[in-house]
Amino acid sequence: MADRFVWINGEFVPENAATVSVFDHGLLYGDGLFEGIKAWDGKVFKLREHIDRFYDSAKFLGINLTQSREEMCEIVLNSVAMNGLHEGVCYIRLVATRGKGDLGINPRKCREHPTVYCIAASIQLHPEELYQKGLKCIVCATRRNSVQSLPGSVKSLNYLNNILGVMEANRAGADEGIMLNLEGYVVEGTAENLFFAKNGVIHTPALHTGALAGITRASIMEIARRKGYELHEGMYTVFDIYTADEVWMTGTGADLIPVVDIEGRVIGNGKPGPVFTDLRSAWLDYVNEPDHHSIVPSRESVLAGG
Ligand code: PXG
Repeated sequence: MADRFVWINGEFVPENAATVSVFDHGLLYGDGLFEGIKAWDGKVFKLREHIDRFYDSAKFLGINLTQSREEMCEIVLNSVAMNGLHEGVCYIRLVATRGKGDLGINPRKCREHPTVYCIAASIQLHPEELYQKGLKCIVCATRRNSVQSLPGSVKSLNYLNNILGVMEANRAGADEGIMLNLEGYVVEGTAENLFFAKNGVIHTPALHTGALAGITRASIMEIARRKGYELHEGMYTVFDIYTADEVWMTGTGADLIPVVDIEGRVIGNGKPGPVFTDLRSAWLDYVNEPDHHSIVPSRESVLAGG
């Protein structure tokens, strides 16, 4: 396969030449932020929303990006184009760190510009059969970050709680973990938002529980409202999800995926339910609506322009 090209600090270079310093504070302290963005067949889903969230995380962390939002959109589109990923599913990882500093956490030590890079590649978070069968989940002992220290909507380079949650799920032989906040309210999966349906009404944990303001979450909420479902954002305990008729997760990596078992409690009849199935079919149309994606240019036009 041809070399992958990575955009880093202003230029496209072959993957092996895309390097960051061992003094980069993103690596030393997790001092940075990221976005996970998806493209289908050369169409990047909700690019502007992802870029806006990226800038919100940067603003929260006080990392001053020198690129404009429009330039950042172009970097993402060109990264897909430069790697010829115009067909199939492509996953894009945009990363910014505080930049290179010295061996002290103080951000003032980072005198140069932030490190910014963009990778376009393919990933699959869950094997295909799980989309039909549904996920078996545990409830993690590790809690989601407290909103009092790191609000859930900051997509920072600190994913250790979530990683510990994934490790718990792995050890338990489960497919995924559900994370609670310090008060014991349900927040989300380890890299997905969570929804449930009970008696035809849809619920999802409110953002103040500590959940990430997921772009897939917002899309599913829009679809549910369009379809006339009653929808609530609230504070829910494990009781609510154990006894739900249907549970599912949403995320850029995972897409929409049903949950059929939580801590040994079978959800509904143990199969993907009617509300999920209805939303999923509408979702497939939704992603193709012209307002919801940006078109990847040809590789030739990027090379000619650059
Ligand atoms: N919660 C958390 C904690 C996340 O990290 C979501 C919810 C879903 O948000 P979006 O905007 O994607 O609907 C995420 C998303 C990965 C990976 O590399 C992580 C995410 C997305 C894609 C891949 O594991 N996080």
